[in-house]
Amino acid sequence: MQSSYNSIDTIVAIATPSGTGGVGVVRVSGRDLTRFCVGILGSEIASRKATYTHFRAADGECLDMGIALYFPGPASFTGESVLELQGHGGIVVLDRLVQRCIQLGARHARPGEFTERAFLHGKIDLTQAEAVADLIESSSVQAARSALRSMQGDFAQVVNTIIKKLIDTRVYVEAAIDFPEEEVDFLAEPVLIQWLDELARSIDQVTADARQGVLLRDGLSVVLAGKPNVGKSSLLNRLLGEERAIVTDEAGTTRDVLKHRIVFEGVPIQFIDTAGLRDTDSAIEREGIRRAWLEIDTADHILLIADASEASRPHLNEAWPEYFMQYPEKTHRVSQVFNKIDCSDDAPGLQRDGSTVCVSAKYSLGIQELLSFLVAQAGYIERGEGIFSARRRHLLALADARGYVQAGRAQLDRYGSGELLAEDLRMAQKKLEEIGGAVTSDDLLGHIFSSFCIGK
Ligand SMILES: Nc1nc2c(ncn2[C@@H]2O[C@H](COP(=O)(O)OP(=O)(O)O)[C@@H](O)[C@H]2O)c(=O)[nH]1
Ligand SMILES: [Mg+2]
Repeated sequence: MQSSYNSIDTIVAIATPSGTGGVGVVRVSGRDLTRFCVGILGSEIASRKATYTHFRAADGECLDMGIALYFPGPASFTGESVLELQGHGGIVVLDRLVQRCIQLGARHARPGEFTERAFLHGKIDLTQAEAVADLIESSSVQAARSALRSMQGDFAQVVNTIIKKLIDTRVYVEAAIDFPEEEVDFLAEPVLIQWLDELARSIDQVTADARQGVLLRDGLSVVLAGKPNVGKSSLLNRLLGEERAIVTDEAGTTRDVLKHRIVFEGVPIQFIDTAGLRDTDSAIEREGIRRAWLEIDTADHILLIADASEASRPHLNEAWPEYFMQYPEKTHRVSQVFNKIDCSDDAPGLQRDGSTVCVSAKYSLGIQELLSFLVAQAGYIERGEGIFSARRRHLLALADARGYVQAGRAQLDRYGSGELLAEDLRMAQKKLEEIGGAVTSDDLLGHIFSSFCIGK
């Protein structure tokens, strides 16, 4: 059990959103809640049955009337005893109930503390705990579905299956090392290489699925960049489906960075409109351009917009290739968009080179194609089934595990070394176990749960 965790504390929080509502729920979790039942409800109540009752102050004053639910531990969400008071959803009413619980010895719950306790009591693993927050925060039906799948343990199960395979392989390798006097060289058996390849393949598969989940959760950021007047702001408005940015035929209109989000096929996309890149004497515009470069530096994808109707259609602007050469890893994030094709003879949509998209912001041509292109570029494959919500930390752990399996296989291949392979497999297992939280640091747990809302 974690050192930061004190199972004797009873915690309380309002579980419903702050503000007023038809119903408000106060949730209490702790080892023994008899005192709370007697103190507030007047007596103990039947387990897991809705009881309509008074909620009372110390002097017997009625604070509210509502439904009380009692879940004796460990058969509860947190694994402790849980008392839920469902009263009227008023700020003062609910606060008074919380104060009453504090009077009886509870303390305010930290964000995510109920879920953290569920994790610490082994009710759920870390992927499921994270999925609880992801479900609450999901911004599309697809994201909600995938979070629900992770919450039900689908992701954990896939990872655990790989861990099991990994353990079997380790047992085999360790036995081969421990009994070198056996006649057969077990390390040279083809079945071992076969297992290692299967492990690598399974990790690749779950990584591909997890990457979809990360996209649904985190989405991507896309910068609209280019010279003044090529139609960046017009395109932003068209992509958003509403007039957010000021459009004029005057060069240098946009100075501030504008950020707006849409959800396309379940993937949240944040579009960032920027000042046109050019040399200018205006100090305000120069600041806008400086900020534009900052966005270009950090975005997931950059759309370099050019005017299709210009006589000498610039391919990548003169300064840009040089700029991106400094960051070779970034060039794959850049795509060319030709706007104003109503004034040229280009066909709308993705061009044959696979990285240029032609649009007309003014006449709404090629816009859907541009959006599809962006999510496809990010690696999103829309499919109804099989995606589970995941986070970047899962992808990192999977990549590390994959690296160790790969390295171990190379050691075996090159040097026939069982010892080095065994060590790599041990590390791979450790990385995979980090995903479910079997090995974690207090830092990581604190980081994960502090991003939850209070009362969850
Ligand atoms: N013909 C045509 N004009 C456009 C199109 N998109 C933008 N414009 C015009 O180009 C000018 C500059 O547009 P704006 O969006 O402010 O460009 P920005 O400086 O790159 O943000 C405005 O007069 C727009 O009406 C388009 O697709 N076709
Ligand atoms: Mg503009």
